[in-house]
Amino acid sequence: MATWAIGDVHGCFRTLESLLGRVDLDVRRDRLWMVGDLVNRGPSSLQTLRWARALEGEMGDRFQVVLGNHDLHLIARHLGVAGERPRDTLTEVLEAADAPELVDWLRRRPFVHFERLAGCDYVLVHAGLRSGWAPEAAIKAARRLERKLRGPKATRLLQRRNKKSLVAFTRMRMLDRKGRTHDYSGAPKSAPSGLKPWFRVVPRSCPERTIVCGHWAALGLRLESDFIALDTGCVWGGPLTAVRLDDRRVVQEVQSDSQQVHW
Ligand SMILES: [Mn+2]
Repeated sequence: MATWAIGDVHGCFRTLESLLGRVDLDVRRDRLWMVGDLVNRGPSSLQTLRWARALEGEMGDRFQVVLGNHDLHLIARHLGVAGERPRDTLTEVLEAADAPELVDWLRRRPFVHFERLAGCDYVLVHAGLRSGWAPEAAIKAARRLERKLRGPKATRLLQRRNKKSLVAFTRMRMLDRKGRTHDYSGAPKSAPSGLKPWFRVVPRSCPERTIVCGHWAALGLRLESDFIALDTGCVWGGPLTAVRLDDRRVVQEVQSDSQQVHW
Protein backbone atom coordinates (compact mmCIF):
# COMPACT_ATOMS: atom_id res chain seq x y z
CA MET A 1 0.00 0.00 0.00
CA ALA A 2 2.28 2.72 -1.28
CA THR A 3 1.47 6.42 -1.47
CA TRP A 4 2.84 8.17 -4.54
CA ALA A 5 2.84 11.92 -5.05
CA ILE A 6 3.31 13.37 -8.54
CA GLY A 7 4.31 16.90 -9.60
CA ASP A 8 2.71 19.35 -12.02
CA VAL A 9 1.56 17.53 -15.18
CA HIS A 10 0.32 20.54 -17.22
CA GLY A 11 -1.29 18.33 -19.84
CA CYS A 12 1.85 16.28 -20.51
CA PHE A 13 -0.17 13.10 -20.60
CA ARG A 14 2.31 10.92 -22.50
CA THR A 15 4.95 11.63 -19.90
CA LEU A 16 2.46 10.94 -17.10
CA GLU A 17 1.49 7.60 -18.63
CA SER A 18 5.12 6.53 -18.93
CA LEU A 19 5.82 7.60 -15.34
CA LEU A 20 2.80 5.69 -14.01
CA GLY A 21 3.96 2.59 -15.84
CA ARG A 22 7.30 2.85 -14.10
CA VAL A 23 5.97 3.35 -10.57
CA ASP A 24 3.76 0.30 -11.07
CA LEU A 25 0.73 1.81 -9.33
CA ASP A 26 -1.69 -0.71 -7.83
CA VAL A 27 -5.03 1.10 -8.26
CA ARG A 28 -6.77 -1.34 -5.89
CA ARG A 29 -4.50 -0.61 -2.94
CA ASP A 30 -2.10 2.30 -3.44
CA ARG A 31 -2.71 6.00 -2.96
CA LEU A 32 -1.95 8.56 -5.63
CA TRP A 33 -1.69 12.27 -4.88
CA MET A 34 -1.35 14.97 -7.52
CA VAL A 35 -0.10 18.46 -6.59
CA GLY A 36 -2.41 20.20 -9.09
CA ASP A 37 -2.00 22.04 -12.38
CA LEU A 38 -3.13 18.95 -14.27
CA VAL A 39 -3.89 21.19 -17.25
CA ASN A 40 -2.64 23.97 -19.54
CA ARG A 41 0.62 24.79 -21.35
CA GLY A 42 1.11 21.18 -22.44
CA PRO A 43 -0.59 19.38 -25.32
CA SER A 44 -3.04 16.94 -23.69
CA SER A 45 -5.10 18.60 -20.97
CA LEU A 46 -8.26 16.88 -22.17
CA GLN A 47 -6.76 13.40 -21.94
CA THR A 48 -5.26 14.22 -18.55
CA LEU A 49 -8.61 15.32 -17.13
CA ARG A 50 -10.45 12.31 -18.53
CA TRP A 51 -7.80 10.04 -17.03
CA ALA A 52 -8.05 11.75 -13.62
CA ARG A 53 -11.84 11.62 -13.47
CA ALA A 54 -11.90 7.95 -14.46
CA LEU A 55 -9.16 7.07 -11.98
CA GLU A 56 -11.04 8.73 -9.14
CA GLY A 57 -13.97 6.47 -10.05
CA GLU A 58 -11.68 3.48 -9.50
CA MET A 59 -9.61 4.66 -6.54
CA GLY A 60 -12.06 6.91 -4.67
CA ASP A 61 -10.45 8.79 -1.76
CA ARG A 62 -7.11 7.10 -2.40
CA PHE A 63 -6.76 9.42 -5.40
CA GLN A 64 -6.32 13.06 -4.44
CA VAL A 65 -5.88 16.06 -6.71
CA VAL A 66 -5.54 19.55 -5.22
CA LEU A 67 -6.34 22.63 -7.28
CA GLY A 68 -3.62 24.71 -8.91
CA ASN A 69 -3.76 28.14 -10.53
CA HIS A 70 -4.07 26.67 -14.04
CA ASP A 71 -6.91 24.40 -12.95
CA LEU A 72 -8.73 27.48 -11.61
CA HIS A 73 -8.03 29.29 -14.87
CA LEU A 74 -9.69 26.45 -16.81
CA ILE A 75 -12.75 26.62 -14.54
CA ALA A 76 -12.84 30.42 -14.95
CA ARG A 77 -12.65 30.15 -18.75
CA HIS A 78 -15.37 27.51 -18.82
CA LEU A 79 -17.62 29.76 -16.73
CA GLY A 80 -16.83 32.72 -18.98
CA VAL A 81 -15.14 34.82 -16.28
CA ALA A 82 -11.64 34.69 -17.80
CA GLY A 83 -10.47 35.11 -21.35
CA GLU A 84 -7.75 33.30 -23.26
CA ARG A 85 -4.21 34.07 -22.12
CA PRO A 86 -1.05 33.78 -24.21
CA ARG A 87 0.23 30.19 -24.17
CA ASP A 88 -3.12 28.75 -23.03
CA THR A 89 -3.68 25.29 -24.51
CA LEU A 90 -7.19 24.80 -23.15
CA THR A 91 -9.27 25.02 -26.34
CA GLU A 92 -9.51 21.24 -26.77
CA VAL A 93 -10.93 20.83 -23.25
CA LEU A 94 -13.28 23.79 -23.51
CA GLU A 95 -14.72 22.52 -26.81
CA ALA A 96 -15.04 18.86 -25.78
CA ALA A 97 -18.52 17.37 -25.51
CA ASP A 98 -17.73 16.25 -21.95
CA ALA A 99 -16.29 19.62 -20.88
CA PRO A 100 -19.17 20.32 -18.44
CA GLU A 101 -18.61 17.01 -16.62
CA LEU A 102 -14.83 17.40 -16.56
CA VAL A 103 -14.93 20.98 -15.27
CA ASP A 104 -17.57 20.03 -12.75
CA TRP A 105 -15.31 17.23 -11.51
CA LEU A 106 -12.42 19.70 -11.23
CA ARG A 107 -14.61 22.15 -9.28
CA ARG A 108 -15.11 19.51 -6.63
CA ARG A 109 -11.37 19.06 -5.93
CA PRO A 110 -10.00 20.50 -2.68
CA PHE A 111 -7.40 23.24 -2.25
CA VAL A 112 -5.78 21.37 0.64
CA HIS A 113 -5.73 17.66 1.46
CA PHE A 114 -4.67 16.58 4.95
CA GLU A 115 -4.13 12.93 5.88
CA ARG A 116 -2.27 10.90 8.47
CA LEU A 117 -0.23 8.06 6.99
CA ALA A 118 1.91 5.70 9.05
CA GLY A 119 2.17 8.11 11.98
CA CYS A 120 3.02 11.17 9.90
CA ASP A 121 0.65 13.98 8.92
CA TYR A 122 0.83 15.07 5.31
CA VAL A 123 -0.54 18.26 3.82
CA LEU A 124 -0.97 18.30 0.05
CA VAL A 125 -1.35 21.76 -1.49
CA HIS A 126 -0.47 23.23 -4.90
CA ALA A 127 1.61 26.26 -3.85
CA GLY A 128 1.79 26.71 -0.08
CA LEU A 129 0.25 27.52 3.30
CA ARG A 130 0.46 30.95 4.89
CA SER A 131 -0.17 29.41 8.29
CA GLY A 132 2.90 27.24 7.90
CA TRP A 133 3.10 23.75 9.30
CA ALA A 134 -0.05 24.09 11.45
CA PRO A 135 -2.66 23.67 8.73
CA GLU A 136 -5.88 23.69 10.78
CA ALA A 137 -6.77 27.32 9.98
CA ALA A 138 -5.79 26.83 6.35
CA ILE A 139 -8.03 23.78 6.09
CA LYS A 140 -10.99 25.79 7.37
CA ALA A 141 -10.28 28.53 4.85
CA ALA A 142 -9.87 25.94 2.12
CA ARG A 143 -13.23 24.33 2.88
CA ARG A 144 -14.95 27.73 2.70
CA LEU A 145 -13.39 28.42 -0.70
CA GLU A 146 -14.27 24.92 -1.92
CA ARG A 147 -17.93 25.40 -0.99
CA LYS A 148 -17.97 28.65 -2.98
CA LEU A 149 -16.23 27.12 -5.98
CA ARG A 150 -18.83 24.35 -6.17
CA GLY A 151 -21.84 26.64 -5.85
CA PRO A 152 -23.37 29.66 -7.53
CA LYS A 153 -20.77 31.98 -5.96
CA ALA A 154 -18.00 30.43 -8.06
CA THR A 155 -18.12 33.20 -10.65
CA ARG A 156 -17.58 35.87 -8.01
CA LEU A 157 -14.79 33.89 -6.37
CA LEU A 158 -12.98 33.42 -9.68
CA GLN A 159 -13.27 37.11 -10.48
CA ARG A 160 -11.40 37.79 -7.25
CA ARG A 161 -8.51 35.42 -7.64
CA ASN A 162 -6.24 37.82 -5.77
CA LYS A 163 -7.89 36.87 -2.50
CA LYS A 164 -5.09 36.18 -0.01
CA SER A 165 -5.99 32.59 0.84
CA LEU A 166 -6.51 31.64 -2.81
CA VAL A 167 -3.14 33.11 -3.73
CA ALA A 168 -1.43 31.17 -0.93
CA PHE A 169 -2.92 27.83 -1.92
CA THR A 170 -2.48 28.19 -5.67
CA ARG A 171 0.21 30.76 -6.55
CA MET A 172 2.49 31.70 -3.65
CA ARG A 173 6.29 31.40 -4.08
CA MET A 174 8.28 34.27 -2.58
CA LEU A 175 7.28 36.67 0.21
CA ASP A 176 8.71 40.15 0.76
CA ARG A 177 9.78 41.57 4.13
CA LYS A 178 6.20 42.54 4.90
CA GLY A 179 4.96 39.04 4.16
CA ARG A 180 3.34 39.98 0.86
CA THR A 181 3.48 37.56 -2.06
CA HIS A 182 5.72 38.60 -4.94
CA ASP A 183 5.43 37.70 -8.63
CA TYR A 184 9.05 36.49 -8.90
CA SER A 185 9.03 32.91 -10.17
CA GLY A 186 12.74 32.16 -10.70
CA ALA A 187 15.15 30.27 -8.49
CA PRO A 188 15.40 31.51 -4.87
CA LYS A 189 19.16 32.09 -5.13
CA SER A 190 18.73 34.63 -7.95
CA ALA A 191 15.81 36.44 -6.32
CA PRO A 192 15.80 40.20 -5.69
CA SER A 193 16.98 41.03 -2.17
CA GLY A 194 14.35 41.07 0.51
CA LEU A 195 12.45 38.13 -0.95
CA LYS A 196 12.37 34.74 0.73
CA PRO A 197 10.65 31.47 -0.21
CA TRP A 198 7.37 31.17 1.70
CA PHE A 199 8.54 27.95 3.36
CA ARG A 200 11.49 29.79 4.92
CA VAL A 201 9.21 32.51 6.32
CA VAL A 202 6.09 30.82 7.69
CA PRO A 203 6.25 29.03 11.08
CA ARG A 204 7.77 25.59 10.70
CA SER A 205 7.39 23.90 14.03
CA CYS A 206 5.45 20.66 13.62
CA PRO A 207 8.02 17.88 13.39
CA GLU A 208 5.58 15.20 12.33
CA ARG A 209 4.02 17.10 9.48
CA THR A 210 5.20 17.15 5.91
CA ILE A 211 3.98 19.60 3.29
CA VAL A 212 3.85 18.22 -0.26
CA CYS A 213 3.53 20.84 -3.00
CA GLY A 214 4.37 21.79 -6.56
CA HIS A 215 3.92 24.99 -8.61
CA TRP A 216 7.50 26.24 -8.56
CA ALA A 217 9.47 24.76 -11.46
CA ALA A 218 12.54 26.90 -10.81
CA LEU A 219 12.71 25.58 -7.25
CA GLY A 220 12.86 22.04 -8.57
CA LEU A 221 12.78 18.86 -6.54
CA ARG A 222 13.17 19.47 -2.81
CA LEU A 223 13.16 16.62 -0.37
CA GLU A 224 13.51 17.94 3.16
CA SER A 225 12.44 16.11 6.30
CA ASP A 226 9.13 18.01 6.48
CA PHE A 227 8.86 19.57 3.02
CA ILE A 228 8.59 18.01 -0.45
CA ALA A 229 8.42 20.14 -3.61
CA LEU A 230 7.70 18.22 -6.80
CA ASP A 231 7.41 20.58 -9.76
CA THR A 232 10.43 19.73 -11.91
CA GLY A 233 9.18 21.69 -14.93
CA CYS A 234 7.90 18.83 -17.05
CA VAL A 235 6.14 21.19 -19.43
CA TRP A 236 9.32 23.25 -19.83
CA GLY A 237 11.41 20.25 -20.88
CA GLY A 238 12.27 18.94 -17.41
CA PRO A 239 11.26 15.55 -16.05
CA LEU A 240 7.98 14.65 -14.37
CA THR A 241 8.64 13.55 -10.80
CA ALA A 242 6.98 11.00 -8.53
CA VAL A 243 7.95 10.42 -4.89
CA ARG A 244 6.84 7.46 -2.82
CA LEU A 245 6.06 9.11 0.52
CA ASP A 246 6.61 5.89 2.48
CA ASP A 247 10.34 5.73 1.76
CA ARG A 248 11.02 8.85 -0.37
CA ARG A 249 11.90 6.81 -3.41
CA VAL A 250 12.06 9.17 -6.41
CA VAL A 251 11.11 8.17 -9.97
CA GLN A 252 11.52 10.69 -12.76
CA GLU A 253 10.32 10.38 -16.33
CA VAL A 254 12.00 12.35 -19.06
CA GLN A 255 9.48 14.55 -20.80
CA SER A 256 8.14 12.97 -23.98
CA ASP A 257 5.46 15.53 -24.89
CA SER A 258 7.97 18.21 -25.90
CA GLN A 259 7.32 18.20 -29.63
CA GLN A 260 3.69 18.89 -28.94
CA VAL A 261 4.15 21.65 -26.37
CA HIS A 262 2.80 25.00 -27.50
CA TRP A 263 5.33 27.64 -26.55
MN1 LIG B 1 0.95 26.35 -10.67
